[in-house]
Amino acid sequence: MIKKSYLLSKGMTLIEVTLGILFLGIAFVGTLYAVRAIEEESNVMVALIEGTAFGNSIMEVVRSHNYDENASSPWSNPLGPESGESATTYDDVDDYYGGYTWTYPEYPAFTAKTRIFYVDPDVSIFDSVGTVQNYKRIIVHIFNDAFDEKISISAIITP
Ligand SMILES: [Ca+2]
Ligand SMILES: [Ca+2]
Repeated sequence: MIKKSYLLSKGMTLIEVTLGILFLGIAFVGTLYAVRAIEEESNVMVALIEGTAFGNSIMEVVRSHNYDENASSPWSNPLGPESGESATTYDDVDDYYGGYTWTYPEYPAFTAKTRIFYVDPDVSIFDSVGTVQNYKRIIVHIFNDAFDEKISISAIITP
């Protein structure tokens, strides 16, 4: 009983209440910034996951085509779609050579470009050697406003 009456009589001054509200306000703003940063990071993670799925589906489409226009060596040079071919009639992987742009209605926020070139594993599996080889590298670059840089997936195929 003594303790309760002491608390009731003590009370809080106007300055204490004001300072309390001020500190709560500062803490609230800090929390808002933290929540916003987490939300932005989460959006980037979702975009990366969706972008990777988008890129993988493109990679599957490209890889479902023949290694080359020619059924056997010597392989095509230069690479690219053959005369008279369009996106609906592409029949070998390098028809998607040189920046073919992909859009899917299921992924409206994403675009992608593909590059296909010959590589020589004895020289480099990353760079084009510019000569006909038994290895082609497929690169899918995926773009979305959520990430600063494009993300890329790649594969190396053989005949
Ligand atoms: Ca072709
Ligand atoms: Ca071709």
